[in-house]
Amino acid sequence: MSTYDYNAAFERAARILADNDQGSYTVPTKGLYPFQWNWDSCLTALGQRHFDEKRAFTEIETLLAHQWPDGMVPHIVFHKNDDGYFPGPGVWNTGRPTPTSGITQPPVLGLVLRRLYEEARDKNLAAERIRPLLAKAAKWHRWFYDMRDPKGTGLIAILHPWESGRDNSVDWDEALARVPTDGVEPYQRRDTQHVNAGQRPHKSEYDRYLWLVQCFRGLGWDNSKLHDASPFQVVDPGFNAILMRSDEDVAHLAEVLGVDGIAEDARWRVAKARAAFEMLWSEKHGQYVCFDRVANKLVDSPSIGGFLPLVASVGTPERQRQLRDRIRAQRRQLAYGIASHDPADTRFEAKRYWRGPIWIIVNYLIADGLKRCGLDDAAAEVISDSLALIEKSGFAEYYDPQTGEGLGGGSFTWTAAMVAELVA
Ligand code: 9WN
Repeated sequence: MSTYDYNAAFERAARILADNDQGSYTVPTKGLYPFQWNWDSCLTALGQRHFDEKRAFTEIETLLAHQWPDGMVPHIVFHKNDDGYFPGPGVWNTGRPTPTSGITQPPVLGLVLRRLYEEARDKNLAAERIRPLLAKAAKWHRWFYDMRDPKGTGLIAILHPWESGRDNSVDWDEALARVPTDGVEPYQRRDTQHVNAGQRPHKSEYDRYLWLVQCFRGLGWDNSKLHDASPFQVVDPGFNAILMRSDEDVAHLAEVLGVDGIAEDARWRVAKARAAFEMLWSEKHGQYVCFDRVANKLVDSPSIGGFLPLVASVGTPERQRQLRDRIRAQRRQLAYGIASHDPADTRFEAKRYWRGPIWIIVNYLIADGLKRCGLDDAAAEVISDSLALIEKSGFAEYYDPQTGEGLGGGSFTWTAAMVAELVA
């Protein structure tokens, strides 16, 4: 890595962010994803901050301008029409003034806001732009526990694989198999016109993604009804940990910036979530796994979702070291880490989207978590693998962990944003 050209990578990242910039929001990549995505935008702001701090705040303000009255921040905002993506606004039919999807995504917003504040070159600007966003972030966090944890367990469930951000992970296979397909309206996929079908989910998965959308749409997108009506209710350790970390970071910012009425509630939620979290530990796999709320059992699937809890430093130091060791064992087996699914599992697929490939945003979050847990050497290994992939294959959507080949969409915004963070 000593020959790595950091300046060239930084400049290339800047160009990708600028190319995908639509003025007040950024598309993940042209063609394949022509709208604003929730967690993409928040992570994109971390890249933008290196070039223009004001623009970074605008990215997030645009997303939050489309928060639903109940508190949910939708996973896609359809600012303008574009037939290049399916399902578009007509399929979701959420009735929002600017069309949005009707589900959400991992709430990285809070942890991003804290980083934007702590790293800000202009602290006054940051404080002024962040203060009004804290109540919105806190409302979204509260929404999760109200709507996605109706029994008050302390942990929230996702109701659609798209909410996880890890769409076709092995984690969802069993729960998704319960979702029927009858009555799914005829549709034409667009993703496989942009990307090799072997790197995308199967039709059998898309049918079920669509069935869930139609089911929720039939309930008028009333979040007080969706949880109990959904045959898919999965507690994802990665998602819950991101929520806990963001809740904590928003509480911290509220205290530092003197915004009342936020911190106490948030800290209470996090304490409750921490107490519940260890039920997701799998002795068999030596990592966290999902819990299927409908089947009432842990999911037998060792995926990257089980490493993400490092981001909220949950578990004992011993469990954190076990996660580190699992990550290192994978690196020994593959050319690069961290694979989105355990390569030792028969269901691992090196090129198929979230069933094996490496995602730089996940590496970034896990490296951050490793550092937070005091495991700096392992964090450095993950960062070095990430940069090696960029060097070899450019700014792809995801990468084959065995060969380092770039997969999915190209000139990818959040990959560029993470590189700006890693090499700055
Ligand atoms: C569905 C935009 C998004 C990411 C997700 C990733 C992929 C969409 C899709 O692209 O999902 O939301 O159609 O494949 O899985 O994490 O936010 O980059």
